[in-house]
Amino acid sequence: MIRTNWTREEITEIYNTPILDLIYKAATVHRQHHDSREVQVCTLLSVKTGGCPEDCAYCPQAARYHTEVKVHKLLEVEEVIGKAIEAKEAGSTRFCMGAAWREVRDNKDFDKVLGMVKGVNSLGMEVCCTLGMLTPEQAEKLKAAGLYAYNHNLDTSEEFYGDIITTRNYKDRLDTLHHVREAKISVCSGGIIGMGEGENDRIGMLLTLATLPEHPESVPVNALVPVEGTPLEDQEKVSVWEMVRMIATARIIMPKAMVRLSAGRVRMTLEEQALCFMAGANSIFAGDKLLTTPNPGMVQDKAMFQVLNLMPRKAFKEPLDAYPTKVASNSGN
Ligand code: SAM
Ligand code: DTB
Ligand code: SF4
Repeated sequence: MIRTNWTREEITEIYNTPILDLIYKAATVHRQHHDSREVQVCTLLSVKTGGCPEDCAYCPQAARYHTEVKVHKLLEVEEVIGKAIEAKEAGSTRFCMGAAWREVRDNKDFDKVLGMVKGVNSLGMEVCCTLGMLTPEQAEKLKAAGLYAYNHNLDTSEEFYGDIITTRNYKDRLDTLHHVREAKISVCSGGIIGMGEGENDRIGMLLTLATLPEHPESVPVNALVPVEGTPLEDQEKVSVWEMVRMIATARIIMPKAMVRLSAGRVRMTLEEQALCFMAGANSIFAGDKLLTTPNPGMVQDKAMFQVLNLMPRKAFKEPLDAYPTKVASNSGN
């Protein structure tokens, strides 16, 4: 049963279940709603890097912190399509384009992003964007261009939000999620653990997500990647058990969602990642880079899939043939 009326007490109880029972429960729920052998492989591309006006304490792309990230203006459409083709050929079914923007502006850059969305959509991949805040009109335009999903993370609880970000508030985030939902774009929203938040904050974020009018179809769980120059550079690594608790709880309370084992895999062993899959994670980002930080490479992940007998999952969206906008061919038909 899908519930959107979870209480904090219920989620707290699930989150604090003895770990092996929690994994067992989550694995059971996972098997009721998903094929446990399938893991979706997604690819990220930073289409506009660095120079962001926001002050997100975890983020190497915030202009105000001195990190090694080099600012790069918006990429050209052709370059992005080229990367999407490479990703598709490597087995990826979802392509997510990220921009270091506070919000989308109605300008030439947005038109270019719409072109990217059209192009990637025409490849038959699930196309996702994460561009910061959106107005309802911008969400409509993205939808019309063929956007499949929009990523907009709550990151943490409402209570802890101000400790991490001061340049926008929780309501701004929820408003954008609402606009995305209204435009009938699939919602991707999750958060980060390891930023100094308490268990109550992790539970609070899950409570907010699981009590939205509809659950997000996709919930990324990131472990902080501490980057030199950001305020969170010295944060200690979270234990795998915390990652497992987060994933398992998300799986139990939002059974149909794709729960994505996102940032932080470079510091996890194969066995630790296996526990996350056991706890209900069913997606990873592949390729040796996330947006700006390292990620295990394709070769390593292929080997992991083999050892764990996992299969890359097909895209959810209809196959290419269902779309009129096929990739331009030279044959003229
Ligand atoms: N600027 C847009 C925004 O903030 O919505 C989109 C890009 S932003 C980089 C996308 C997400 O990446 C953030 O919401 C955050 O959850 C995640 N992220 C950024 N830096 C991270 C880090 N160092 N470790 C883990 N996750 C991170
Ligand atoms: C998400 O939750 N994690 C991805 C994706 N959504 C956009 C981004 C992780 C970024 C990690 C830091 C970096 O590489 O810059
Ligand atoms: Fe900018 Fe997004 Fe990074 Fe925040 S997380 S600084 S909004 S790019």
